[in-house]
Amino acid sequence: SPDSLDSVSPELEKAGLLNKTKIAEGGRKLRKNWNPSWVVLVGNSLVFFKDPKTQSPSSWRPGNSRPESSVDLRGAQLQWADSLSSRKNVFKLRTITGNEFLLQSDTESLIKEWYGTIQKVINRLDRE
Ligand code: I3P
Repeated sequence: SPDSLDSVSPELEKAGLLNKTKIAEGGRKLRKNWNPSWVVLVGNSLVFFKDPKTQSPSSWRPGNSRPESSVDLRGAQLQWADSLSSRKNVFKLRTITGNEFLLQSDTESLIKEWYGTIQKVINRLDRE
């Protein structure tokens, strides 16, 4: 069935809890508002789920999803951004439309994994 996790899981690259804040919308600077967010990397998109208490990594699938927002990774840029926050282990994701997010984890290995996995997707899309 289209709702089954099996039918879409091959595209699911990574899912987990990160701290997130949006810092720009269409190039316009926003006030920071850090919140924990379920982040799901699926296909060409990074999908954010608002409530980590009621959402789980499997909740993004069709028919059972309530994403807060989603980001198209085509043409996006990643950079380490510890200078943009008092927090450690922070990177910035900038979309082609000029939306900017900071993503952060207290666990260095975890944020490095996310950085590497997202960068791989961006590189793959750049080659297409
Ligand atoms: C911001 C808040 C953020 C902080 C930001 C502050 O204050 O403390 O957590 O970012 O620092 O301006 P407010 O709640 O009054 O908006 P970090 O946690 O990432 O340091 P910034 O202005 O230096 O970005």
